[in-house]
Parts: sequence; structure tokens; C-alpha cells
Amino acid sequence: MEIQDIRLEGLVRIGPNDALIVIDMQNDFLPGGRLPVAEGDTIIPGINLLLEKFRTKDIPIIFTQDWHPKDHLSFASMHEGKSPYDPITGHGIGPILWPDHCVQGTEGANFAPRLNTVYATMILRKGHHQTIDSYSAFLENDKETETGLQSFLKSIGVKRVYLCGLALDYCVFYSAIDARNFEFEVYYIIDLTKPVNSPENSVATAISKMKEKRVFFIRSDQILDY
Ligand code: VGL
Ligand code: ZN
Repeated sequence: MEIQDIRLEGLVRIGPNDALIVIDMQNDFLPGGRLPVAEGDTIIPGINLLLEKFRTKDIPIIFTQDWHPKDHLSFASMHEGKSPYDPITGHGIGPILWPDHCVQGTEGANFAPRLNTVYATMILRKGHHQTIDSYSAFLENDKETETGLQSFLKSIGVKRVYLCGLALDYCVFYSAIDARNFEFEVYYIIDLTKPVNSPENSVATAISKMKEKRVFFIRSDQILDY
């Protein structure tokens, strides 16, 4: 199962209980960054267009930032003899190690300059605990520590979330799964994301797990603001 084989939901109209979550559109995940996602930059114009649609409906817009201390345990540089993308298993870390990326306060951790962040109603930073990673915007990789996003969204009446950003098979995927576990309806915007593609099959695995969890897939042009 690959991206082109996914069945799309058809049209959906933005409603009052919706929120848009834009995941990790940061310099380090773009070509030229420390953990580059191929073609990650190509989705920026589409995200900017989509932001206008949500803005028109005065819908909550959340941006996340991967925000690691410089000695984060997800970095291969912290593990003797290991290289980026080597497999690792451990509590809150894995399934693979990463190049140093999105270090707090660095240019790599900043939002892509061409991304329009002015409509953000909330900016959520995650992955700041040295020993636990957080792929998901909702729950850290220990599967216990909450980021606070689910309570925030529920407190303002959100029932349905739309997800886009980077990367398809990591942070956007884990956010989609946790959003379903927290009983949000989830629309995964398939043309506004790109994968890391490591390890092999990471995309196929992510897609099949999301299908099992009844995540809906949609293209951004199928989201209507009227
Ligand atoms: C991500 C790997 C490591 C992501 C973050 O944003 O998908 N991937 N940290
Ligand atoms: Zn990270």
C-alpha cells in the first residue's frame, strides 16, 4: 500500500468543531537541512493556501515544532559507534536514530521562512525532554507523557482535526494515530506531506496502521471553506 493507492474520502466542509494542525515545517526537515525530507519544501505553497481557507472560517490553527536539547538521546551522535538512521530500541527512543536536528534556538529549528505562520493560534513545541522523543503532537514516545494538545483542543470544543506537514511516516503519522486514540475524527491531508522513507516500508506501515485506525485521507483541494 503506497500513497497513490489510498482511497480518498471526497469533499469535506470546514466546520465549527474543526482544527488544523501543521506538523514540524522547520528548516532542518527541508532539503539542505540536517534531517532533510525529500521535496519537503514543495508542500509549503499548498499549506499556505490551505491556511487561508481555515483562516476564513476562524478555525484554530496549531503549528508544532520539533524542539530538542542539543544532547537529545534520539541523536546518533549521543550513542557510541552509531550512525544516523541506524536502528535502536529503547524506552521513548527509536525505531531509528537521527542526525542532530531541530536543536532549540538554532536556525534549523525555525519555521521555514516561506511558511505563513501568522494565523497560528497555538505553537506547540515537543521533544524537549532529553531522554524521550516525541513524534506525536499529542503523546511522547513513552506513550504516557502528554503534550497537553488533546486537553487544549477538547477545552475549545474541537472534535475533528486535519493534519499536514512533515514527515508522513513519523510525526504526522504518530499524531494521526494518537488523535484517533483520543477520539478525534482525523483527516490526513495526503498531498501536503512527504516521507522520510526509512526504514524501508515505513510509508506502507504507516498507511496501513492509519487505515486500521480509521484515519480519513483527503487532498487539500477537497477541503471546502464554503
Ligand atoms: C521527525 C524524525 C525525528 C518528524 C522528528 O518531524 O517527522 N522525524 N524527529
Ligand atoms: Zn526530532
